[in-house]
This record gives sequence, C-alpha cells and structure tokens, in this order.
Amino acid sequence: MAKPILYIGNRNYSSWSLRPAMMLAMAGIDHEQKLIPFGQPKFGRAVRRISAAGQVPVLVHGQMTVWDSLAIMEYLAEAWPDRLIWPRPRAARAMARSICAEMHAGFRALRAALPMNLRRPVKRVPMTDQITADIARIEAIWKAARTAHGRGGPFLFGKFSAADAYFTPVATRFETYDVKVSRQSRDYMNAILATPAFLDWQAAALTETWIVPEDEVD
Ligand SMILES: N[C@@H](CCC(=O)N[C@@H](CS)C(=O)NCC(=O)O)C(=O)O
Repeated sequence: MAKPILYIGNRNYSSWSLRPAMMLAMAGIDHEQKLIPFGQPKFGRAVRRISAAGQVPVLVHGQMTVWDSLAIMEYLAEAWPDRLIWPRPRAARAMARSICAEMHAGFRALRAALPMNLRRPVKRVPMTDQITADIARIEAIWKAARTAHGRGGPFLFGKFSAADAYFTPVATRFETYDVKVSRQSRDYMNAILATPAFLDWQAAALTETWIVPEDEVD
C-alpha cells in the first residue's frame, strides 16, 4: 500500500495536527505530510475535498480516510501493531486512552486563552481560575501516569506513546506562556520538547509566515 499522507494545518498553530505528526514520527512510520494553510474559504474547500468534516488532521492511507486525531491514533495502532502507539500493559493502556479522551474533550479554558503559537516570544498571560484549574489537572494527570507507569523512560508511560503525542501541544503552551509548573512536570516537558520529532516540526513551523489573528493573544 502507498505510504500514508497526513494532512495538517499550519505547523505554528495547528495543535491537533501536531499530535498525529508526533506519533507518526516517533513510531518511525514513513509518511508524507501535506499542509493546507488556514484561512477561509480556501482552507475549508481544500479540506472538504479530503474529509467532509472540514478539519485537519486527516490521514489518508490507500483507500482509507481517517479524520480526527484520536481516530488516527487508533488507526495507527491497528495498522502498525509492531509499533508502540498505546502502552502495552492493559492498565497503562486504559489510562493512556482515558487521558487522551480527557484532553480531546476538555481543557477548553486553557486551549482558548493559551493557543499554540510556536513562534511567540515567551511571555506570561493573565490567568483565570478556570485556566489555573486546567493546568492543575494536567499536572495531576502527568504525575499520576509517571508515578504508576513511567519507570521505563522519561515519558508518561515510560516509552513515547500516543499519550505524549496528545500532550505535546500543552507542553509547548506551558513553555510559550511561561506557566509555572513543578520540577517533575518541567522534566517531562523537556523530554517531549527535545524529541527529534518535535524539533523537526518546530523548525518547519518557524519558517512559516502566515498569521492567524485569533491565535495571537498579544
Ligand atoms: N477533534 C478534532 C479537532 C480538529 C480541529 O479542531 N482542527 C482545527 C485545526 S487545529 C481545524 O481544522 N480548524 C479549522 C476549522 O474548524 O474550520 C481532532 O481531534 O482532530
């Protein structure tokens, strides 16, 4: 079968695209990336030619189209069972799936106020109680996963998994908006932000010149 194609948005801003891109790269799955720049109406038209849902990321593999970052993780786990997408022990896998689902469905205050913006100079923004609560919950998730399952490496479940791919954009947000976190959270963020997969993505993002005003908080 032809190699998969991952359709993504602007690397500087597209936090949802970064998740499967991290997973594909860290799992060593050969693929092509095609970037559709944000900006209506062209973005909507271009994405709808691939996926009627009209959002990136979208993975196309042969005749199959998989849209939504979480569905893509599940597809990768099925199509490349020899790669580590979800942690192997059932309890770790159950927790990894739960925290990805929690991230996928929640943390709206954090996502709205601290949008991913890799080129933004590091600077704090005013915090609300809701944002502070989101940050505390994320740190609690990281601590719980690392404590229960993190012995085999620096990532949430030891080795890199979909859970780390899912929390990569959060790590960039904590960095960009100078969020004060515990030593353990900082170590975990450093591990993600030092991966070749993230550094390659970031380097490509920093060459982009498109501006998305809604994601520029200053
Ligand atoms: N639930 C989706 C969310 C995807 C999403 O919100 N994508 C954004 C870009 S990061 C998008 O395509 N926005 C354009 C639009 O909604 O028109 C997923 O996990 O893949």
